[in-house]
Amino acid sequence: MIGILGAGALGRLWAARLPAGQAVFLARPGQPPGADTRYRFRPVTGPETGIQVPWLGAGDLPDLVLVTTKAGDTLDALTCVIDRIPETTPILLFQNGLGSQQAVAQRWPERPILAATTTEGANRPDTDLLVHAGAGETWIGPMTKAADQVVERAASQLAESGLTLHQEPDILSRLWQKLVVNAGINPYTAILDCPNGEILTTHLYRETIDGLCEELSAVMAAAGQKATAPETLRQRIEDVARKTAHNTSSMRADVLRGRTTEIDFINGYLVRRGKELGIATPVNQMLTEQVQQLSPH
Ligand code: NAD
Ligand code: KPL
Repeated sequence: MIGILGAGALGRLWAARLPAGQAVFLARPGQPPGADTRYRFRPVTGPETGIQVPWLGAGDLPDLVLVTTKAGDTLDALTCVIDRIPETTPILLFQNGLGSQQAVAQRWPERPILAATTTEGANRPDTDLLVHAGAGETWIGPMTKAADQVVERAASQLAESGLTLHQEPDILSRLWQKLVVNAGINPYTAILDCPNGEILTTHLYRETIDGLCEELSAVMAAAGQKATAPETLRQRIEDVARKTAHNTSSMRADVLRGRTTEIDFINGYLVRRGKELGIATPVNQMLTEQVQQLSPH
């Protein structure tokens, strides 16, 4: 049985794709054990289907837990349900950005904590409709020593979904690569209220992107990541912005819906790491503050 904490877009995608009867949602504490969660699932291709997911029952013991809350909710959400998760059960974190994964690994260093990064795209245009907007790939790897032994098993359990899975021994490095792209696209799209591709021709982007990439390159190197030239980082950011030119980024979508964004775990994380490592990050600071003013905090 695979427990899913966070019955939002990504959690519902995994629940819909895992073999019927395997997924259960973990309720928030105090949430009365109500009826099963039902929704319509619109796959990338093929007809819509109806999905029904039960809640974890009293006495049920999940043998894998996927955490699909937003980064800012993750530590509190897990703290509330940790007593229901056996100590040997792998806990796989799906959050964007960095900081929340390390916080969980530091809180429970003896548990098998894993992290994932995924390019699957899922959204909920209506509360009872889950759209798998784009097929992608998912990489999973260990965040604690205890997770080294369980990555293979967790990957094969998830591969039963038919989604593309890879094991990644150095998951932190892959999370940094994703962070670079999110730090260079998401805040601009939120501040400028435009799709990803449009940022490239704006004054704000053109005036600040080189400074941002210098900060990214310096913080990454000081944090022990492979040294990468600022120009290379800029190319990576612009490649993704062009390939996803018409997309609304997750950060812009959060602002448009009046939700808290993940800025504190993207550019905000870079500001915090910069402070610890003695590296000035004025562009990340400016972008973080501007996005914080756009959404509830
Ligand atoms: P979402 O807001 O749709 O889902 C999060 C869910 O967590 C919500 O249903 C919310 O009610 C629930 N939640 C919040 N606090 C909780 C608590 N204490 N206990 C139980 N549930 C709680 O967000 P999402 O789009 O599914 O994204 C989840 C994470 O995955 C984010 O970090 C996001 O960046 C990342 N991600 C999402 C996608 C995607 O396509 N949606 C792709 C890649 C990465
Ligand atoms: O991951 C993304 C996001 O929106 O969070 C990008 C790569 C920017 C695609 O929209």
